[in-house]
Amino acid sequence: MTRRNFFAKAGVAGFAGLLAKSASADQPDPQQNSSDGQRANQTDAAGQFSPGEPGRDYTPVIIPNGSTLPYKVVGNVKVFHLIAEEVDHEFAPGLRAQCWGFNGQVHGPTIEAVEGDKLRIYVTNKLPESTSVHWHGIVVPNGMDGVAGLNQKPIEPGETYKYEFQLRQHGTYMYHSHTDDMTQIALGMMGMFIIHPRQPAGPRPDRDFVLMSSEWRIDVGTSRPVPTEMTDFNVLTFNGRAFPGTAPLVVKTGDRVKIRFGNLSPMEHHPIHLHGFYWKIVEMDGLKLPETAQQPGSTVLVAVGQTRAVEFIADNPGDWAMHCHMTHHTMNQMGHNTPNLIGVKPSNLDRRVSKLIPGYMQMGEDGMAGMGEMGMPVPRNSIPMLGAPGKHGYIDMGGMFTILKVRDNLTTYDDPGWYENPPGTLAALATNDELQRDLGELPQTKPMDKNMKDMNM
Ligand SMILES: [Cu+2]
Repeated sequence: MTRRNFFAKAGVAGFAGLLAKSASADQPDPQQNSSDGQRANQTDAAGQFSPGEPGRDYTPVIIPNGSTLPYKVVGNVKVFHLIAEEVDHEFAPGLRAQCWGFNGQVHGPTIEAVEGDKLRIYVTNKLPESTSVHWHGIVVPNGMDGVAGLNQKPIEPGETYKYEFQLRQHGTYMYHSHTDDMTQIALGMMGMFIIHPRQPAGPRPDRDFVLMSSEWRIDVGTSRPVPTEMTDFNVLTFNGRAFPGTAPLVVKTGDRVKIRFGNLSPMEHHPIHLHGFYWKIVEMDGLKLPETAQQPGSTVLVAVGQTRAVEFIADNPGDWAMHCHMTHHTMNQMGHNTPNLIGVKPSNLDRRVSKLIPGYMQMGEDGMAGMGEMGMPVPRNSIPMLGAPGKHGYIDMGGMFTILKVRDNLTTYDDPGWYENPPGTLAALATNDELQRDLGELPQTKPMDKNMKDMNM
């Protein structure tokens, strides 16, 4: 059966036409390229694909801080079970909140399958209100699309619904609640949905990562995200974790790396930037781009509701930052809405407030960089403004920030620790000799402190 026939048989007219068209440009026809007998055997007499198997049909994705939803095969159908429920979730060491997720996780586990697979997904509702699940970007029969009221009845608390569809496409997709969306998405009810191609066009990635972005408003001292928030989010996450709670992405030098981004933040888009590399955007909203349209770059804007996948060869060893480039999206909970004291000397203020609050110390007059490492006591169940200790001092980043670790000669993909910079490749204090030689003089520095206005109170 040809790919075109497969789509025709599947009965999706317009969209499948688009898929078949783009697929035929850069992807081999499964029939014509089934040179190895194993692949040829994947369709039965009726022309149906057998359930795709990890290892044989795909290299499983890696979900830092997350997991893949297990399935079992019944007949030739892959059966999954999602359980919508309240989850006591840790965003980073020091901050937990009562969220809503699936199967004990925030976000829900990643669903992973293969183009052509037939799926049956049970959804059990253990929440106090009704819910439903939408398969975001995936072409399904109308009654399986999950918008409560429009496509189906809501799944009431205690009920289990059954969704059934065959995957007619491949790429990076998502799933999320589509009942009381504002509340349920703000509380975390979403996950990624990865569909591997039945017949990959090129080499499989060696390391295939999945990162889902979201944002939350959790007031300091509370433990329930605020679902009515529209603009002022203070916890920003990859896979439900804020740095330093994010696990690094570990790869070997020379690995072919794919990173799939999805964004189901309630309100904001995230320009995700990787240091040290240029990538190519190979997929938009799950659709594979022909090579001539694969935009190169090092920042990819992932708008709310979008997925993007990028690929590159990890040919530059080191510890490389990867983060949203909106500066407030790399801050932690207590970094927002602080008074502006830059250039102000609050000398008398501290003394006066100390009478009321023992140990009080105003912060921020020299900028914010020192604030994470000061070890100031923070309120119970909160994460301070900034990051974590690094190899060369304190990393004053938080939120939607993680680290790509590229190493020669790895034997496992466990965290290899910090990168050892080869001699002569580390920025360091300039010597006076060097400054004289290259600048002809020593730079005069006027301490900024002299310019500060005293704050007389
Ligand atoms: Cu962002």
